[in-house]
Amino acid sequence: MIIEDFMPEVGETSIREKLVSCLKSNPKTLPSMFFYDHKGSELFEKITQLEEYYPPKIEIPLLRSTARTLNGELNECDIVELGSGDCSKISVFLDEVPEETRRNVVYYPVDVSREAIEKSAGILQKRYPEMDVHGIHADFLEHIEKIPGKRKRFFCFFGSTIGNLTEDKAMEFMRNLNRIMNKNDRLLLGMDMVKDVDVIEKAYNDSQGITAEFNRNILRVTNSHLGTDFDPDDFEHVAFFNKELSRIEMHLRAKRDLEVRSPLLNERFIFKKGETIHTENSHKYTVGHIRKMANAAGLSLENVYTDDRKWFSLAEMVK
Ligand code: AVJ
Repeated sequence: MIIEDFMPEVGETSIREKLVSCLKSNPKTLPSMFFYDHKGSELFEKITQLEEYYPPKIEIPLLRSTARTLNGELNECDIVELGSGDCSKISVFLDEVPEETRRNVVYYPVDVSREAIEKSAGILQKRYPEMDVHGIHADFLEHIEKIPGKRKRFFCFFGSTIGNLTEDKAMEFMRNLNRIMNKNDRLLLGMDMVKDVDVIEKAYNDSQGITAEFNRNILRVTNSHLGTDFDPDDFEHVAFFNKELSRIEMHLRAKRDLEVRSPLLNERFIFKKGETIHTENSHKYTVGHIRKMANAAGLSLENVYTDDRKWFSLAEMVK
């Protein structure tokens, strides 16, 4: 097992600048990547186990069936997983791949969290001792060219994480990926699909309030970076489906007029009662969207694997 590090140390100063400028923009925003401190990751883990939060419940069996279909493509290839996280999704996939095939596969998990890479690469190497594991600590949105590649590659990007990107950013990512892909390289892209609005909205407004807690936790993360005195209880969780942009939007809405202060930075942020901070987008796709994205990126859409209700898809694209 090898771990390679391409991640420049992100300084606290640049994190602060980013957060302050987001809180000074109009409307106010906070970048969704700041959800995931230790507590936020635990809350997200809880979300994935909620009855109402359907995406993993559909994606996981879909990964199993799709792996069986795609077995033949995996001989002598490098599997590159973007945003590998805890590697639980690729394990579901790899369990369906014959051991003889895994023997000549190299698995490259790519993630921005060094901790996640170290931990999950270790677990995976134990689970599949016959397979080479080569971890890459990098931000593939910034440094996609760092991804190694000599042989045929099979790119995986699961969990509908692409849905967090705005349409422009998602397209930029796809075009960059196309640029580094060689002929015959493949991409398997997990995407949450447009469905009954009620079902989608319930998934982001669960009855136990875990998603609300997850959303408000971004204020604690912000406090830890900026020394601000946000009280999460001053904000309510808002999540709704924006039909025009085909996405769930999450916001935090001030329950009263507020002045949030940072003595550390000598900054203050004023909120009117009802004012919101936009914290996340989660896009939902149709096969039409998927085809358009593939075309615009210069990739050809080979297959769309989906469940009976067409709630989640794995789109297979080739260069
Ligand atoms: C991890 C980005 C796929 O958008 O559904 C879950 C994050 N936010 N509940 C999603 C999330 C609120 C999730 N992704």
